[in-house]
Amino acid sequence: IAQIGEGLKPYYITTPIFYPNSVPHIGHLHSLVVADIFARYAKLENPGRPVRFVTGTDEHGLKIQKAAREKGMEPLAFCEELSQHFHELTRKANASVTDFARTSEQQHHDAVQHLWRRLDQGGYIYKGSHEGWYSVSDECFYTNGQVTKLENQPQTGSEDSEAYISSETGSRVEWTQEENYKFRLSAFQEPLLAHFNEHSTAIFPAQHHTNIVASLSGPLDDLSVSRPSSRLSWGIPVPNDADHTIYVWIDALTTYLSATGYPWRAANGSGISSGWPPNLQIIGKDILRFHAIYFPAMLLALDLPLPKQLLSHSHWTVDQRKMSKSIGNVADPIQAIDEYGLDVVRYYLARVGGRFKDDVDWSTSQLEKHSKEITSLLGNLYLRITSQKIEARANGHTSLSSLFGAVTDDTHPAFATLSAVGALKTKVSSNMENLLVADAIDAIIAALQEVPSAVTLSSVYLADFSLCSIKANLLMTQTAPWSPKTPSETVVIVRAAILECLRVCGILLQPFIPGKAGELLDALDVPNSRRSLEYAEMGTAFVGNVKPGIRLFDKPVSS
Ligand code: ME8
Repeated sequence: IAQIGEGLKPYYITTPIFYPNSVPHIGHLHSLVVADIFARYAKLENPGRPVRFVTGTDEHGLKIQKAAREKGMEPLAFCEELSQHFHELTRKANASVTDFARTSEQQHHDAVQHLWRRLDQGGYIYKGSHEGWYSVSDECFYTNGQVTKLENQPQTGSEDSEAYISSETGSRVEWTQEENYKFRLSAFQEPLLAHFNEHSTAIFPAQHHTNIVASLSGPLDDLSVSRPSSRLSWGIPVPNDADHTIYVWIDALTTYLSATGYPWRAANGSGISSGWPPNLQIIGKDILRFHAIYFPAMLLALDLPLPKQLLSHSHWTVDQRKMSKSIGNVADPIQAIDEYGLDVVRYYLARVGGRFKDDVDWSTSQLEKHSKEITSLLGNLYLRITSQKIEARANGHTSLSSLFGAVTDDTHPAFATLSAVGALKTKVSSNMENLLVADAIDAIIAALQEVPSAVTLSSVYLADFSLCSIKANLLMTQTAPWSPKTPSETVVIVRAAILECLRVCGILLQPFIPGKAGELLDALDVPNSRRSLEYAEMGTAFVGNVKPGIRLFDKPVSS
C-alpha cells in the first residue's frame, strides 16, 4: 500500500460523507470499519508515515432540508444533533479517524465556493435549463429511461410525480423543470475512459471497473450542478448568484479536498503534504457513479491528481431484504457493539462483508457464531497454552529462539504450525495490497486453526479434535503438552510454536480487531515498539513474560 517515492505524503483514506438524516445503521459502520482496517494497516506497515483518515457528515441538500422540516427543526440544529451520532459511532468503532468533517463548516463552505470559481474560470460551468426526474432521497436526476411508473399512472411528465420511482433504487422521483448551472461533464468522457483503461485496478472489485469503463464508452450528458434557492435554500450559494444553491453532491465530494485544507494556500498549493490525492476511497456500491465519474471529472477540470483507488463494497441486507425504516429492519450498530463487543462486530463485518462482491445478510445468529469463533481461536488457545500445567512442564523456558531450530523435518508435530506462521506475513500483505480484506483474515484464522498436513492424526487425536472443534488449537490437542506422557522437549517446542503463532497473529490482527489484538500482545508482553508489520516475520521478536490466566474475551468457550 505504501507508495514508493511519495516521500512524506500521508497515506490518505476516506469513507463516504454520511447523510445525517437519521441515526447511523450497520452499513455506515461497515464503510467506517473497512476504512479503519486500511488506515491501521498503513500505520502497521509504515509506522513513520502519517495517515489521514477522513469521515464526516454531508449536511446540505433537499433530503436533509426535508428531514429537518418533518421534525419541525431548523436544518442546522437538526444536523448538529444527528451529526453527533455519527461522531459517536467513530468513537464507538475505535476508528482511527483524523478528521471528522462537516459540510456545514465555514472552511468547507469557502473551499466549495473556491472550487466553483475555479471550474467557472476554466469555462466548465454554464447556465442552462434542466428537466428530469429528481429523487430527493438519492439527491440526483434520472432520465425517463431510468424511472418506472407505479400502478397504471400515465407517464406524462408533471401530471402525477408521486407515481414514479427510480428503477435502480426504488426511491420516489418528481418531474422537475428549472434553470440551473451545468458542468461540462461531457468534455471528460475520453480522458476518464483513458484513465480507467490505463489503471485497471483503480476501481475494485473488478466488476465495477468493467461497468464504469462500459458506461464511459458512450457520450456523457453535462451535469446539473445547482438548484434554484427557491427550492433548495439549505446549501452553499453559487458565488455571485444567490438565486442558486450548489448541488449537494458537488458540495459533498469537495469534502475530500476541504478536509485536507484545500485550496492549500499555505503549502505551495500542491496538497501533497496534506495527503492529496487519496490512496484509497471506501464507498458503497450505491454511490459509485458519483465517485468514479463526477468526482474525477471535477478533479481533471481543476487539474488535480486523481485518487488512486476506489473500493466499492456491497450492501448488508436483513432477512435478505434491503434495510428500510418503513419495513423496520434497520440493524443498529451501537446495539450490536453493546451486545457483542466492538471487536466481534468488527470481525464479523470484515470477515463476511470484506469480500465486497455480493450483498450479505446481517443476522444475530451469524454474529453469535463469529463471536464464538474468535473467542475459541484466540481466547481459549491463549488460556490453554499459558496454563500452569504446561508452564510447569515447559520448565520456565522462555528464551524461544533456539528452540525453533529443533523443528526441521515435516514429521515434527509443530512443523505445520511454524510453516503456517512463517508464511503468514507475506500472505496477509499480499491480500491487503489487493484489497482482499476477508482473505487476509482467513489466512490468519487458518494459521490459528492449523491443519498439520504432514502429520497423520491418530484416532485418539481425532477424538480430541471433535471435542475441541478448533484446529494451532489442533497442535495442542494433538501433542497434549499438559500430559505427563508427552516428553518435555516436545512441550517446550509446542508451547514456543503456539506462543509464536499467537504473537504473529496478534500483530497481524491489529488492523481488524485492535482492542483484542492489543490485549493479546499485552498479555504476551510484546513491547509497543515491536508490534509493526516487520515483526510479523517469524522469529523477529519473541514473547516476554507471558501472563497466565488472562481471559481475552468475556465469554471464553469451554474446551
Ligand atoms: O450516500 N450496507 O450517504 P449515506 C452497507 N451522503 N453499506 C451501506 C448500506 C448497506 N445497506 N447502506 C449505506 C450518502 N451504506 C452520501 C455520500 S460522499 C461524498 C456522500 C454505506 O449516509 C455505503 O458506503 O446515504 C454508502 O455509500 C454510505 O453508507 C453512505 O450512505
